[in-house]
Amino acid sequence: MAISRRNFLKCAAFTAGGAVLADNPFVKATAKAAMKKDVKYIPSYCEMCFWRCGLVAKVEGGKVVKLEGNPLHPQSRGRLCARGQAGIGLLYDKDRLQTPLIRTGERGDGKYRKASWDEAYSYIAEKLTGIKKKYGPESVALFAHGNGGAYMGNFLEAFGSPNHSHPSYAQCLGAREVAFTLTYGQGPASTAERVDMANSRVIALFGSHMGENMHNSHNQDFVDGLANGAKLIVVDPRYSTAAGKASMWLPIKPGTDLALILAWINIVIQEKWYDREYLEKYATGFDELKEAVKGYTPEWAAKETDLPKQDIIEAIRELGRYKPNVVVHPGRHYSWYGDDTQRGRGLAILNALLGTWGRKGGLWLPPKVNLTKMKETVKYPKPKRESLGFGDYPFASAGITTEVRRATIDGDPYPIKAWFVIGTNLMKTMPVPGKTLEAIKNLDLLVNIDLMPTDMVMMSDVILPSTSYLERHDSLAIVTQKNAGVAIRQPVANPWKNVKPAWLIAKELCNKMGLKKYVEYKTLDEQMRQQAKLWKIDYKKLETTGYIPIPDSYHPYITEKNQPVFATDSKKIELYSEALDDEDMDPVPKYTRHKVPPAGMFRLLYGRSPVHTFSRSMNNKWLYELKSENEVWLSANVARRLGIENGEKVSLVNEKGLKSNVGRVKVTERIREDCVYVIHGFGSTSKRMTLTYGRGIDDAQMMSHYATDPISGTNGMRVNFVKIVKES
Ligand code: MGD
Ligand code: SF4
Repeated sequence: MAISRRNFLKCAAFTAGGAVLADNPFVKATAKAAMKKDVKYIPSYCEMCFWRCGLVAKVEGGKVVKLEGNPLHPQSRGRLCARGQAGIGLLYDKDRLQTPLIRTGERGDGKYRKASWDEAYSYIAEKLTGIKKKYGPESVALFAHGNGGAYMGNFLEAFGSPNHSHPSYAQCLGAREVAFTLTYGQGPASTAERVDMANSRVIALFGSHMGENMHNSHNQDFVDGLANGAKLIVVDPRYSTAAGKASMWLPIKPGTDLALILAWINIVIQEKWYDREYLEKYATGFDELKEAVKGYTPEWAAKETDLPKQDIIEAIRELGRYKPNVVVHPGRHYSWYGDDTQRGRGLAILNALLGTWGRKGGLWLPPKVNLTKMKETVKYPKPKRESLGFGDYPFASAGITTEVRRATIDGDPYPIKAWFVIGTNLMKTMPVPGKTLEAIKNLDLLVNIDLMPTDMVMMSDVILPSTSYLERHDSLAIVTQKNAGVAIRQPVANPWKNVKPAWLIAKELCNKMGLKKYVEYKTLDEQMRQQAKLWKIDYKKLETTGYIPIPDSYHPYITEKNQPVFATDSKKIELYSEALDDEDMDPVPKYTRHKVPPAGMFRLLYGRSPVHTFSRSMNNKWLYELKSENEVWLSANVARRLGIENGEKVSLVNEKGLKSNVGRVKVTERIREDCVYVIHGFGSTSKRMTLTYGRGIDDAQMMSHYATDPISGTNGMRVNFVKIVKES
């Protein structure tokens, strides 16, 4: 629903944020234009990344001309990051997919014919029917990232397969969720990580490159914390942007973080920096922990981590001095070395010792959200065979992409013959892309639902073009910062060309396959209205403000009346994990040494740019202007020894002899000598991505192996070594 500026202000004034909106520079700057007849302001929320900030779109004559942060929405607070503002670049990208396509040539050679939606559905339905008959419905798998995944998940369940998988688990934060759930009974994030940085006295970051890794309100909290005088300790082999703000930078030897964490735990216990009263009340396993970590001395850790012993001691004392109003950030992208759940357990235990869970400046408690669940009238068929996505990993809590890929190659314990892929560029997302190609060869059907002709999309048999987040409804979102609220995604532009939203694709596919009874709604908008009614949310108001807070949800800190709940077996924080012990796994983390690069090679590290999201934003012309290529960060000392100049052309060659694209080198004092660093997501191999094709170095291509975490099944991807080859 569109509203005039006058109405938008009126609606906003109903809420506490109304005054903020009136002061909003976006509204001021456009006040004159807003008086024009054909200017509308429509709130929605962003999906240029998965932080989901509230936005307000200015639409002039039917065209989106500006995206700004919704001041009422706690994830944006009136601001969008560069990517959020550049959403218009995605909406009007001339390379966008326009209509369904069916492959006419070999997979990967880019030859397709245009098809109607009905033709495309019929093609898929025929193939699926054949696969179901020959191999069973479980032989179809889904790889999903983002909102559309839920609808396609419903389609998969209606079809009878349990094989969902998500890169956000195995290649991202899965191990963290498992580690914190083992310790506290839940993860450290709801929508967003519940890190109270704005109120922290000391913040410690393990590799979290805040400011380069851009999550809007999280970065606002970080900056507010620093402005409020928080001390910052950054543990990173690279002098990141955050390290530039730190009172202490610990340039740790890559792969040894757990050594530092265990030594810190030992120091906290030996020097009695822990919060005794808090532990007595809320934790179990202190004595076992104390015994298990006593060998991890600062001297030992100094040798292992290549950090000065005194810095190790001083950093943890600083956290101890200001406890409990401190935080060791739990991190987000976790798939590093294959012992990632245990590293996460270490961080979780450290936070528990310092008493940060539920404390101001620590990790706030989740807001209370008492919203009635919609009654499920649909009963999906029970698959006859179990999901392949969990492998043999006892604590895997979501489908593992690489397990589904493995089963597609091996056919064990049963074959996978069709992949549906939505919102994920698997050629860049899963390590060892050669294995992805091998798996694709075994498929009878590969369908992609996407906006852009990415590397993965161009491997498909059928391409179904999706609406962007600016052109569609998506289910109502529950936003959980310290307060909870409900946010709406609604179209701010008409869908371009012949594209459809995932909810409609899933519904129409169900119809085509005789699975109509599994779809409950006519339109998603209708379902959202029902949901809002059930939650006693004024839908009209939601359409005009974009966000409505849930009353009485704010309970961030422990008080006598507001006690934390730990959903572990013991109902306490488990410093020693019985659950791990029961599976013959280390109940307290143990350090094991990782392989180091051979002479002449460097560990390949990767990270984020604040103006890009994984590989999804590189072809956006506005963001491309800001960063069109990545560089290889190389230590100045090494560069001198190798005779490499700053800006020189180089390529990377990995241990298997695989060679990367040619890129430029950034010679810098800001990185250790044993590693190199690139920003992830570059090096598209799709010629239809006209801006970004062939530009930059693809870190995934250099990943010829990964280390598997035995607890969560997630992929450790920082275990590949490369050498640098001059190309000038
Ligand atoms: P994106 O790169 O954002 O995420 O990896 P992916 O899940 O692949 O790719 C998203 C795809 O979604 C693109 O093809 C884009 O065009 C499409 N898309 C965008 N919006 C929409 C939409 O509204 N609808 C549909 N249907 N499609 C859309 C992320 C994953 O990668 C994650 S979460 C992490 S943390 C890991 N990071 C990482 C890394 O740093 N290095 C390496 N080598 N691998 C990594 N893998 C992981
Ligand atoms: Fe959009 Fe940026 Fe917010 Fe991500 S952090 S949702 S890209 S505005």
